[in-house]
Amino acid sequence: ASALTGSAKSTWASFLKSIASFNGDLASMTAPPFILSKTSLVEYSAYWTEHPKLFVAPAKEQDPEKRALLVLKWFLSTLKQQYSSRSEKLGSEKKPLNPFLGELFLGHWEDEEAGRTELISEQVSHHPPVTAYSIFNEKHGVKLQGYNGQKAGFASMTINVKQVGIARLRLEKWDEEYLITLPALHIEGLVYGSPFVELEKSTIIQSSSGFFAKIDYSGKGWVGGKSNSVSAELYDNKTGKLLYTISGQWTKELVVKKVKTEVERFEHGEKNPTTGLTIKPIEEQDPLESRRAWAKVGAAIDKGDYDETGIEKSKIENAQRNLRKKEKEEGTTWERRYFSAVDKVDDVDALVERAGKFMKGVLGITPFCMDEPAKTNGVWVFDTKKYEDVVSGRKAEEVRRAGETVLEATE
Ligand code: 0T9
Repeated sequence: ASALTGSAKSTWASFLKSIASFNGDLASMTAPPFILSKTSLVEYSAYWTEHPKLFVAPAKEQDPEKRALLVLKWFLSTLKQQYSSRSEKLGSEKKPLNPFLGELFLGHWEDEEAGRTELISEQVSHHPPVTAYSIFNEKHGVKLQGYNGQKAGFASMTINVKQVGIARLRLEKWDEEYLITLPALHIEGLVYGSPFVELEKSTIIQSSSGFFAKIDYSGKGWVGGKSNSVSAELYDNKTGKLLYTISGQWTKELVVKKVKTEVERFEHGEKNPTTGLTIKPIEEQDPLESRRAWAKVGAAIDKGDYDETGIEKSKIENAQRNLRKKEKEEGTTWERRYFSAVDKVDDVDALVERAGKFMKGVLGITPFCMDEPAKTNGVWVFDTKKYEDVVSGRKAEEVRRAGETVLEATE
């Protein structure tokens, strides 16, 4: 049964018709008002750390095997926020705002136990859309960085999305690095007007310390399974021995087993509340910060004023087009504030190779292509020099000018 009535029903029907001839660019899709979210995609990076305690937990563990397990646990705990929090909070998946080049989302989490965890998220490419992020907790020496874009297709009333890009977790104290690949997903429930995300296929986590995790996703109806199912296995690279499994629903409860005996159960519900992200009040934000930049669009969406939403959105889009045109004429490019594109990262290549060998040699499966720089305009790395220049104020003039450029163009 459709969740929609009246005019929404016919608007949705024509929207579905339009996506049937969809060209793969999710951002360019014009969706009906009730499905629009006032949250920009640049904000989604925050989903990695809504449980700061779990994020820093591996750093405190002495045993490398248990550390690898804690990393896997943390990763699985992020899935619910990443992929089902909109549906839970807003009733369905919503179409996020399409971030402009250079858009920022900055904030931090304050947690009694974990201390302060910093979030820096930046839109490093607009065509195709790519977001890069750096999330770090200095106290515990835990650093996550990554970048991601999406490739989408439409088939039998489902939007299929493949994520391109990777995430890298670093535990400084142990000089350990974890390479994390991102799940594929699809959007179900389109016919009923209440879209939601389901995960599919698999992801891996390869650690420099010699542990490998394979995580398989499936949904309802998949061999009679439950929705949001996940089944993860943690292996030792050297011996090929299976050490732990974690399985259950990534929206609900997961069971950790050491080989076959249950050792732990954990839940994502009320027992495990999230830590809210602290961000500056809009007035104090930089003009490139997401909530400030999109404030007028957000207000229009709140009012349910579709025309005004369109007008305000166009202002930003036109301003961005003009900026790109000007850059082209002047032979310049937009200076990303915190990230830089590189050709390759040796540490990452080493982990990719290691994971590939393990998958082929021990698991007998063909390693999938994990890194496709062409699809994300390069491999994006957190540029600590840029960051320090911003924090110390050495870049104050450039930062001020970038903000002004955007403000002027958007007027
Ligand atoms: C990175 C995440 C990503 C972004 C979103 C596909 C999607 C945009 C990308 C992959 C985050 O770490 C994790 C979670 C959800 C993903 C989004 C779900 C979604 O529907 C959107 C796309 C762009 C749409 O909005 C399609 C419109 C649909 C809601 C209604 C037709």
